[in-house]
Amino acid sequence: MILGRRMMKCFLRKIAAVALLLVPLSGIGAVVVVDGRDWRQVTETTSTSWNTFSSACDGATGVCGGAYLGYTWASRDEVGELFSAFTGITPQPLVLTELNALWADNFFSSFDWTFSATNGFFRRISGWTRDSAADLTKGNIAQLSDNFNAQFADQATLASFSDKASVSAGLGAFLYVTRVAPPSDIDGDGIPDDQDPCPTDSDNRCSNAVPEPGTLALLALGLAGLGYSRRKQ
Ligand SMILES: [Ca+2]
Ligand SMILES: [Ca+2]
Ligand SMILES: [Ca+2]
Repeated sequence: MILGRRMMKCFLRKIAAVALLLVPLSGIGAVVVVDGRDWRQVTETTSTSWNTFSSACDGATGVCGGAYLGYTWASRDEVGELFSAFTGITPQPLVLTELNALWADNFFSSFDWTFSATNGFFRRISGWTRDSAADLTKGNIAQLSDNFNAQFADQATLASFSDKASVSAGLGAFLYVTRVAPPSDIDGDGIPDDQDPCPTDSDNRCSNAVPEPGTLALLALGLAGLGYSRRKQ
């Protein structure tokens, strides 16, 4: 009986350890790189209101602080560019509806859906954009849905309004990180050109450097000067 309890305690501890390992990992999703932006999975920020993002991110630029430091909250147009990369249609119309479109599948091979119908005939991703609707109590959401049934159309929408204070389980935000181009490093030695003592020489002995005529002339002048001062002594 005592042994049984001990075994049970040990077993429970093991379960707790595994759960602790799983919890932090479950929040990390694959970043989707599109046109110089690293998009965060919308599933990581679900059940968060427009107002919450708005208090952390700048309304004009989308640059975020607080819990979203380092991210930019996308505008409707920027999510349009993201959708365009998958739909192949530029600019992305406010509503794009196509029967059983190929782009829907392509999109969901990169992004996790935030909502799936219980009867399993469609999946959807919904996320806040930083735009306010004309009615100031509403925020815009961008949404893409994929119907598995050929009878229904796949849909990409850029202007659904929802209450800014609403917290819904399938609604997060479109957040991205701007990719900064790495500085130029012609010789590939890991030292950027503007800090590299030998920008075209990877072993940094500047062996390829040929003195310019101007440098040679200065050197000759210097030697002549040295000779003159020695003669004076
Ligand atoms: Ca479909
Ligand atoms: Ca270099
Ligand atoms: Ca170098």
